[in-house]
This record gives sequence, structure tokens and C-alpha cells, in this order.
Amino acid sequence: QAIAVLDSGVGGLTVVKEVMRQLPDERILYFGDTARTPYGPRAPEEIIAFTREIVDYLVQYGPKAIVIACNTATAAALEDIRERVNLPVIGVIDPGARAAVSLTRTGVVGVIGTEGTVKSGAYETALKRLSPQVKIISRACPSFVPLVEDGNFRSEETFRTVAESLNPLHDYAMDCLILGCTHYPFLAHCISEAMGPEVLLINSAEETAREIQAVLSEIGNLAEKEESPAHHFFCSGDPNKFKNIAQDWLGRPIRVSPVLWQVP
Ligand code: DGN
Repeated sequence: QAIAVLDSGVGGLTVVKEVMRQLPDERILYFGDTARTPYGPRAPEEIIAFTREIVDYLVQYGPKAIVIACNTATAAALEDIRERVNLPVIGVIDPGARAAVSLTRTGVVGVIGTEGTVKSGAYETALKRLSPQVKIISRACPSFVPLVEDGNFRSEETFRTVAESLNPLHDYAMDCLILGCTHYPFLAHCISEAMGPEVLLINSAEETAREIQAVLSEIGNLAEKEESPAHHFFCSGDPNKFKNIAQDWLGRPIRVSPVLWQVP
């Protein structure tokens, strides 16, 4: 049985990489909805519909858990999917919030994410639940996801776009910045350069992988020792473009199958 991981595109691979590191015996089934990315500007109802469609697709393969490795989809659809399937469903927002609360010293935490995530207020809710006195500064960065989906990580334009988008955050004395979109760790080098060394970047992947471990161990369903688990990747857009980015990020060859999807 595999762990099913989904995202609007390549962003969830940041979670996959961490799951491969922490839980190397687990088999992963991944779906990147690259034909319909970005989800950030879409209405919550549409994101729920897309997430349901992907989950229904992955459930055919009999996974043991679903990981919504997309903040935008977690914010809009986590509860809906939990009611819909009879499997553990893990999102990425609570793990990121937990990491931030445990690491901040100043109590001022920044959150960057898509418009959908920022508008939903999901991080504010999660952070305040853990620590009511924490001060939160949120900012949507809609230009980041298209840069990542295009594999454009290192150009001068990318460094400039990232620096300009993050400039308003310098007005606040934050010591932690949550990368509240799973695509953003691909741009961590630019974000870190723009924010400076005193701001710690929080990538929810590490904490999410720990949560997956805890959930599977609680239900007694952690994988047995396996030499090389047969991971499989699906994407709804160009499989070669996806494969190039994924293999580069994960540092290993992968199998990718295209899924023909209706694109509205
Ligand atoms: N990777 C997704 C997230 O974490 O919010 C969203 C990307 C998108 O589709 N805009």
C-alpha cells in the first residue's frame, strides 16, 4: 500500500523528498495537477472539486493515507476530503504552524503563500490555536508558482521578482517565515537572500513527514523494510516537463504517467 500525495503541480515534490528521506521504505503515489495549476487564484469551490477528483483517482489504487501536499488545497478542502474518504488525510498547514510556534523567539511570524491560502486565513487560525499571542504577517506571492512550474529557479528575473514581492515584509521584526506554499522551497535560495540570515525559513515538509510517520505508526501501517519501493507519479499536463523538474529535485529517475484531464 502506498502513501498518496497530491498537489496542483510540482510543489508537493518538496513533501515527497522529505518523506523519501524520513520514511525510505514507503511507496509513494503522486499526482501533480499541472494542467490546472495554479490553484492560488481559483475559488474554494473549484479547488474542492479538483481535489475531490484527484483523491477519487488516487483512491482507485488503494492507498493507506492521503497527503494533501498543497496549502491552497489544504485550506479549501482538507475537511471535505476527511469526510469523503475513510483513510487518514494529512494536510500541510498544521505541521508548518507547529514548527513556527516552536521556533519563533520574537513571537512575530511571517507567512507567504498563494492568494487562496492567504485569503482563507488558515494559518492565522492554526497559529492562534497553538499560541494566541503570536503576531502574524501574511503576504500572497502569486508570481512564485508559475516560476517554479516553469523550472525557472535561478534566473536574474526570478531573484528580482522574489526580492520585490518580499520587500514589504522588511517593515516587520519577524524571525520566522513560513513557506506556506509547497512550491516555495524550490525558491528557498532566493527567498533566503531576500530576507537575510536572521529570518528562519520554515518548510512544512519536514514536520508533515513526521506527522505521516506518527499517523501510520498509530494505525500500525508503517512499511516493512523495502530495497527500492516502486514510486509512481501522475501528472495532468506535459509529462516530460514534470519529469525533468521532479528528477532534478528528487535526484533520482522516476516513472511518470500522463493523465488526461478535462481542463476548464
Ligand atoms: N503548492 C500549492 C500550495 O502549497 O499552495 C499551490 C500552488 C498553486 O497552485 N498556486
